[in-house]
Amino acid sequence: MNSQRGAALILAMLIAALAAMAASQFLFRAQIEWRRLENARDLGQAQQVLRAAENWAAAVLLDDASRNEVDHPGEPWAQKLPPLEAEGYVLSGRISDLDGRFNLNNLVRDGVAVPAQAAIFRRLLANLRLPETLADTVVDWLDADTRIGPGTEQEPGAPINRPLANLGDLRGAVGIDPGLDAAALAVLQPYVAALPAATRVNANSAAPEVLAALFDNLSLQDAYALAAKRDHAWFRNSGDLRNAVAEGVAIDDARFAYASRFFLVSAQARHGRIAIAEQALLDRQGKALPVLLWRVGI
Ligand SMILES: [Ca+2]
Ligand SMILES: [Ca+2]
Repeated sequence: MNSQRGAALILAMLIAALAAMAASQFLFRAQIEWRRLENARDLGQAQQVLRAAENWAAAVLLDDASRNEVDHPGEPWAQKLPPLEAEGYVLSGRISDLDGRFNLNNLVRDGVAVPAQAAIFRRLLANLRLPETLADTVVDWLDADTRIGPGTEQEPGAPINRPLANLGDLRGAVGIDPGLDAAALAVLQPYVAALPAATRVNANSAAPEVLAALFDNLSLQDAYALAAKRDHAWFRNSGDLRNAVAEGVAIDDARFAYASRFFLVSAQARHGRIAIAEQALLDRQGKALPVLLWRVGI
């Protein structure tokens, strides 16, 4: 009898233990589910915060357009937004002037390579200590045919043979040229852009490596000196640029601008366990509110 009672007791304890285990598993699942819901809510809100950052950027750029017709990194829009904290969110971001970079889509017009732009790109590659032969590879990545340089046929199907939608389009080209690896792309990235229209480079926001490439006969050292001078007195027009370079330095005015149209908004939002970041391309034309062309999560 005692042993039966003992067995019943053990059974009861076992059932209780199993029930407790099931309950704790249930609780555990409920907790995961709750966290998932919470994360989704936080994510949705964080995305709203990033949208707010885009709208802020558009408003700042619109305000700038109403004030002047020159753009340079000393203007308020170009200053990094200090991290803002509101209702548990931390938002940070900045606006970058993409017209200050070499636009890779300038390399090709209507499917045909533009040799003068390839020459600029070759100089930029040299200034960045990257192989100049990358220029031919990138041109073939974009132009309509499948030829690298005169006469060399490429493996069919590899290049995209159209303009780049964004720099991500260039990642597919990694490996088709031994010099074009992820490290080379990382070096190139801050100096180039993939814009949906042909652009001139804004002489005010171009890095010295890009500036030097835009002249046929300006050394990188002289471009650094020019940039240092510029950062104290921004160029309002081609006359200002001409005055800032030494005599005998040829300037092709068709390569330079002093205002910008395309801007990259980079924003990060954090809330609780959620941290998301994105980039958005804004197109500002004249004094109109900038238009969003694309956004990508990063
Ligand atoms: Ca401006
Ligand atoms: Ca091609």
